[in-house]
Amino acid sequence: GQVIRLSDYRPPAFRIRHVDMRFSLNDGHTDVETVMEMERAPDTDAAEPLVLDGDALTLIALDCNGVAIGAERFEATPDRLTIRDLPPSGPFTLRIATRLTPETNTELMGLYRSNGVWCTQCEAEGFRRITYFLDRPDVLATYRVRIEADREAAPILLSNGNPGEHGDLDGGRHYAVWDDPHPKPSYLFALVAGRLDVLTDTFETQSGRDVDLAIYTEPGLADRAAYAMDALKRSMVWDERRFGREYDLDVFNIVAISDFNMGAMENKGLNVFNHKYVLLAPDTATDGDYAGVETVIAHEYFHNWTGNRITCRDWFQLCLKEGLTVYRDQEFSADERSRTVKRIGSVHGLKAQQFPEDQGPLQHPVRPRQYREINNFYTATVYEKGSELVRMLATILGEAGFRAGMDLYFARHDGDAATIEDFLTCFAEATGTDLSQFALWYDQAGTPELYVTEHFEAGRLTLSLRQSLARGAAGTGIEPMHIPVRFGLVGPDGTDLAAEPTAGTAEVEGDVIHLVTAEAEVVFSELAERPRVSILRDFSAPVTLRHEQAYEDRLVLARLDPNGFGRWRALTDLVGEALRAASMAGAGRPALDPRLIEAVVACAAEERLEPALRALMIALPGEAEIARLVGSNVDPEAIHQAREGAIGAVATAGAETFRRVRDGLERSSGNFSPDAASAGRRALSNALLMYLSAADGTPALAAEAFRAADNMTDRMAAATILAHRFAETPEASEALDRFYADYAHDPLVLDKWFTLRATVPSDATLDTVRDLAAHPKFSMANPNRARALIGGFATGNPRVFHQKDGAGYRWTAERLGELDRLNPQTAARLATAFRSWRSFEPVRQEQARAALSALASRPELSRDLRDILDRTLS
Ligand code: DPP
Ligand code: ZN
Repeated sequence: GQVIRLSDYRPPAFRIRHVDMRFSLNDGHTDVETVMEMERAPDTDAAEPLVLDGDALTLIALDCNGVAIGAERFEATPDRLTIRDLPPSGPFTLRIATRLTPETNTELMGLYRSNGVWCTQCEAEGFRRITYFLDRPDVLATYRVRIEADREAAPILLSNGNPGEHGDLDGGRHYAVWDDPHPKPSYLFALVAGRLDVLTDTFETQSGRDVDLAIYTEPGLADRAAYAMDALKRSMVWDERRFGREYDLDVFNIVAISDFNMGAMENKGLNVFNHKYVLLAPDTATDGDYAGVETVIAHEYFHNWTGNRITCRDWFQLCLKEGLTVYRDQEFSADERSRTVKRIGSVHGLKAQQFPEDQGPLQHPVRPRQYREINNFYTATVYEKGSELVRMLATILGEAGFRAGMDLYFARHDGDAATIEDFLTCFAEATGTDLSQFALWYDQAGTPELYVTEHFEAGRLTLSLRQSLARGAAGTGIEPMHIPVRFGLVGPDGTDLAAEPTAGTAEVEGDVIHLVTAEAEVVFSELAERPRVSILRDFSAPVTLRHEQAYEDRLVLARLDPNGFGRWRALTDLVGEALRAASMAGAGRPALDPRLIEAVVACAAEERLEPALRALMIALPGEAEIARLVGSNVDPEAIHQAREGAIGAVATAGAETFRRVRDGLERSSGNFSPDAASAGRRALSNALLMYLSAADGTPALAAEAFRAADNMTDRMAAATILAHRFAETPEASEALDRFYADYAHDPLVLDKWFTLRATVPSDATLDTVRDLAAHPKFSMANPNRARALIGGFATGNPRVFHQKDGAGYRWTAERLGELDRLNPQTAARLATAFRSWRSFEPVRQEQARAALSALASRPELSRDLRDILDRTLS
């Protein structure tokens, strides 16, 4: 396929000022008429033809200024419309008619039908599947959209902007008009039509304007949108208070759709959501689901300013809106919930998703320089590492400086299609800071290593820091970057010493060391005694920390670092390293030493720690995380055994404590509340239940918890213990059958059941997933269901996916080949489960290579999947 390069960027030769669209929706086909008010861009060649993007389109009619364009003046293919001899200057009007069949659109890009509902997805390049257009984010137009449909089939007709006139038509049909006064790129276009229920509310903005809020769902489910509505209103308040950003239309509509490639989409005034991120009830959704809905609702709402009012010049700048908006949603969640717990969750996610990407064949910089398929760049690097870069900017500039830069960005670039350079320039100007070195973070791929050593002598502590970056698959630069290193010097009583540096080669500002060279030193003098160094607090930079620190010191920090994140990091790093060593040493070696076990057990009972944090501290790193720590020649079987051994050891040592703590936790009393504190208590209680079940060695406790559960969090936790730890016991089968019988009608809960069964770490699971792929409730066409089964297996079941005979790889690759024929975007996304294949031991590497090569040898693969496979195998 063709490579698109950032260096080839040219501004558009034509402008589209305004778009007037008419959609006539019918069963079996949709007619689209698009009228564009256009003109040539100044300084472009008057003879240059207009080249519009298309994708699988059929042209029905074409005219300019009301006159049909003769066949000799244009050329139409499914993916391009070229028109010659357009007016050399001045405005002109182009009218294009196309006919679509949304019913057969299984890619779920452009206009498609989901359970009978017409809906659209246009980011990144879906609008060109609706009409021929300059489908690029730097072409901004106002839109007026008229939708006609059968009143019975589609009583609800929605598009972007504010509602205009509506009324009845002949033959049982009706129409509605929508006006979007804010110029927007085509990727933010949306249309939804169908039979939908609605939950409504209102919001008064800080300047006193009333906004009508609505969340549309499939019939009978609107009451499940209540928490999403609450999260929306809290997001609107937060963006006003924190960033001074007010909403700008009369209405804000959200629609929950059951077939959706992404989590959600920030279309102007009409967000379209995967229903997974809208619909919640205590009986069907876990605490994790509640937190996910809050995050995604906030994320898409925040895009209204960071993404929509200020959009991206080109898709290479994707992190301009995504990294910044993830940062904003993380800050929102931190303010609404627990900052420490939120930060741990974000760092955990970064290490689990972004680090392997950054260290494997799919490596790319936060701002890529080239792509073959832009859909494959909605990645953890663009989103999560992109957010870390914004967070570092805030750390480097301080709260006031960061806010000043944001204010300037909003003031200067409102209405623009901007670049990373535009963004950074605002911060540089607002604070008088040179950010040219910081900008390297956007262009240099890879995870820098940060080496720290300490030397203490005669009251003098010297910290030596060194950074290094290895060149990886992306082949980008390896220059030293600006790494902000937050730190604390912890005294014997567990408080931070107020020590100022007295010498050194690195600048220190408050609790941040600015490492801007390859190596630097910081010296603290006249210390009464040797402090424990708590480094990289709050994960102040996305680096791999290599801190040469005494085991004793680390154990002490795990117990009394006053920084909650620092405690979590100290303890889980120790546990992770122990599990890494045990996995590499092979069977028979106990993974954790008694003091580490004691530290884990003690955390569970530490009353001054919030329960959610205790739950995180006592959780052992997952098998995929341990595999990442091992790094090469990975044996997933050895990892599984080592981790199981460690769970057994902690469970045995802690049983009494765990029982006492669990009994003492306030039990949910039938009055379910999804708030963070209640969720934290459930998280701790269920983490303890896992250990207690392991100590007991029977399914009895989990079976009892499953029966007693009055909410999905507790039910899911108990079912997971039964299915994963007591597979093939009658208790496990009974629970899985009960779960299915109770929820077979509820697609979102049924997804959990598919994943639960696909993730059982036992030899029988390969047969299970084969059966599940043929199950009447399985559908390859529904992305959530495909992800639940195939993704659940490939990313959530390391032991069986990486089975030594390669059967797990082959099964997955075959399913990806099937999925690719329906939905390339989802197939390509799931194929990234193979990205770390070269880190495994040779037999598995060979099996993975064979499975991937067999898939790659199919001639009919999509560009999406082909791109991922080529890069993964290269
Ligand atoms: N809908 C996706 C997101 O919000 C892509 N923009 O991140
Ligand atoms: Zn986004």
